[in-house]
Amino acid sequence: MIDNYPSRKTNVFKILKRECPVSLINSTYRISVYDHNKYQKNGYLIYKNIVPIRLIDNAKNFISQVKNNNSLAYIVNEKNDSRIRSILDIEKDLPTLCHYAKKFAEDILGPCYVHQSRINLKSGIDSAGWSIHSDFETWHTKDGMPNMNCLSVLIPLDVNNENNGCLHVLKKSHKYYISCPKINTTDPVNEFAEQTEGVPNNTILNDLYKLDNIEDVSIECNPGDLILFDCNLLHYSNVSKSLESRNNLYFVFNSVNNKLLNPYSGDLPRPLQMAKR
Ligand code: 6CS
Ligand code: FE
Repeated sequence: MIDNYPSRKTNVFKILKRECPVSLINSTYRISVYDHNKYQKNGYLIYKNIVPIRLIDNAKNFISQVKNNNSLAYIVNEKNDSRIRSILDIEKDLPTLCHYAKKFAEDILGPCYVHQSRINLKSGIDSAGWSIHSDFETWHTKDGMPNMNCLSVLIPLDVNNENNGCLHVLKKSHKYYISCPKINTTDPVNEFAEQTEGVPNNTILNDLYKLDNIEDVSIECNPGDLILFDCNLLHYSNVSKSLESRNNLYFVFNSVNNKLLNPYSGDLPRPLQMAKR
């Protein structure tokens, strides 16, 4: 199997160039030409105040139900306590919201399907963050996603600010790929709770910054906003310093022409709740 984006195979970091297009759409349909170009250039796009509030309320009610009855969903807990870090495979529980989100993804990918869906929770003070990473690097090595024709639709359910650990993206980083060292594969659920592999170090990030005018952008946002971001855009979030919750919902859409193969790491495929196949 040809691997255009090898990672977790050696013991070094290396920067490769992205080979595949950012958008699969030539003509613009619902998205404006301006926004389409902006997405391709920066690797993400923010729509302000667009998601109907009743769809957000549905998602919040769903979280309350799961908190009352853990068996209703596939849950990953925080590493250091029993708080929920992620609720996975939620598109079946929130079909209207998923249908709504898919239209935005189709503007970039054309025909696509849900690869992964989840709510990432930060419940209050000291809820853990996420180390810097490209989602594609994981989905390629662990799930066998061949190319970068995949994106996330992020739907914030709470106000996101610096204090409660909002998302940060490295604008324009989607044009490069950081091949990462192999550390040693761990259990997929543990890895979801605390990333060990696929996390670029500061030296390689400095090299990346020197290559292009990459910028760390803090995505402070509100319920009603919707953010599209490329699967290969580097991103992270900090530990929460707030009492308030910061719950964010993600639908990940993959092009129908980019269906999963065997994991490039050579490991067994992850659970279907993490990667549909
Ligand atoms: O392993 C995964 O699929 C997930 N992990 C990270 C760090 N980001 C995206 C994805 O949900
Ligand atoms: Fe991620």
